[in-house]
Amino acid sequence: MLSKKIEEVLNKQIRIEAESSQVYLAMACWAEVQGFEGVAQFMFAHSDEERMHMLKLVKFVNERGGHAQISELAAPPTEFGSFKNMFETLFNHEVMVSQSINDLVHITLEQRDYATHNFLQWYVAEQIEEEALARNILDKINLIGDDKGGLYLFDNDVKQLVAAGTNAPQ
Ligand code: OFO
Repeated sequence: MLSKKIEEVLNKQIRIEAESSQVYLAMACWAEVQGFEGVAQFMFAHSDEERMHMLKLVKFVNERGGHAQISELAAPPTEFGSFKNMFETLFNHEVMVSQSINDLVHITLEQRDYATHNFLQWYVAEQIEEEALARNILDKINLIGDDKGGLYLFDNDVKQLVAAGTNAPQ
């Protein structure tokens, strides 16, 4: 059974995951209209992953005697300026999500809720992978700079990642 406090903080996380899904969907659209098919596919897949992260929390809250709240979401930006800027935004967003998960884990220990603590370990591992992936991509983008040919090859590389199923860890 979840305490009111844990239910409340898990519901906050549900909203963060839902907003993450929206942010990556907006990035997918921005990349797609510019003809960067690989990056768009990557972002569409990433958006789906975030929805899955949200659903996992929704189920957990409901199964543990709480009530998952589906709330309104902040609208993400529609313009990202450049790929470098977009992937920097993605990386910073994931760092923010990791911080939020860390805070959650801390609260479960304070509240001696070991079941939720155990459940959250999946998210802890997931965030390590997501941050590493975002950092890798950002490193590549920084090497390429604004070179058009480089960006074209980068887009193809990302397409391969999506095809190999390694774009967004489960
Ligand atoms: Fe990419 O963040 Fe969910 O957990």
